[in-house]
Amino acid sequence: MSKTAFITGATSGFGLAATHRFVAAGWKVVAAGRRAARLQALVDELGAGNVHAACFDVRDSAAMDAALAALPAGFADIDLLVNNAGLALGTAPAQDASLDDWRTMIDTNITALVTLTHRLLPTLIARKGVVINVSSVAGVHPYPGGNVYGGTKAFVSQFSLNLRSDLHGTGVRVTTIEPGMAQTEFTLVRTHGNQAASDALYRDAAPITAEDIAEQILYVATLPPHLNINRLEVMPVSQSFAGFQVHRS
Ligand code: NDP
Ligand code: 8X3
Repeated sequence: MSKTAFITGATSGFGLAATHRFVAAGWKVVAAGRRAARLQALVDELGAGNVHAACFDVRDSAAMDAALAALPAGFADIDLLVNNAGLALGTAPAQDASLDDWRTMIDTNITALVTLTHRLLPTLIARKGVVINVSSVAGVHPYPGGNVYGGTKAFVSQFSLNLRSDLHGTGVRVTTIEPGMAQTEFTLVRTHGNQAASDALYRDAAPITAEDIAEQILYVATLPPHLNINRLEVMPVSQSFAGFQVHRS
């Protein structure tokens, strides 16, 4: 019998690629996101028996609850939660950053992620399921302008490890995937729609692709049930680390 994945952020990037990859591997997918037309296109392309569209803003807990209550038979028994919806907004230093942007990142990357996890834990425990949380290298390695975005992803990584501790003995597995630079709509969103900046970042850098991460998510989700990858940090070969900065008077 096929398993069911609940994938947030399925309208673009990692989540979209993962939806395609999991359906190709024989899974059913609850595909979540705000852009209804993109979700409907996924259902049309991959089939209503394989994909259920869950259209809601993850920051709206009432809408989240309604979407969960509306899961049809065949999509309600969730074996895998992929908490992938998220965003960075801005690259300015903290002192110049927008507080509204900070709050949006916290609401989306942290509050919504823990809310959906809390809602689905009973089902995941009953089914000895898997939680895969999409964090980032930005949650591990500091960089200028990473401020709240990196902070939200550090939360995701630590929350995931703590979740593992609490779920000890339940058979539920928890993994954080921490990608580096990947070409998706991420930079377009981060720069508030600056396509030239997005193109410039990825040009000639051979970044990670959405399909690369989808493959990693499937790999983690289909490990033998006695194995748990705690953290999986993945970078393109073209990206590495720079040294500390020193200010001289
Ligand atoms: P994209 O911008 O391509 O995709 C982001 C997805 O998140 C979209 O499907 C979007 O759907 C969804 N989303 C954002 N806000 C909300 C919301 N309020 N409610 C519901 N859905 C929402 O970026 P990526 O695929 O790159 O990003 C996926 C995850 O990967 C994010 O958590 C990001 O932080 C992380 N990441 C990305 C990296 C990169 O370099 N690209 C590297 C490391 C981590 P919609 O707009 O339709 O609601
Ligand atoms: C996205 C990766 O390096 O742009 O999380 O912060 S990075």
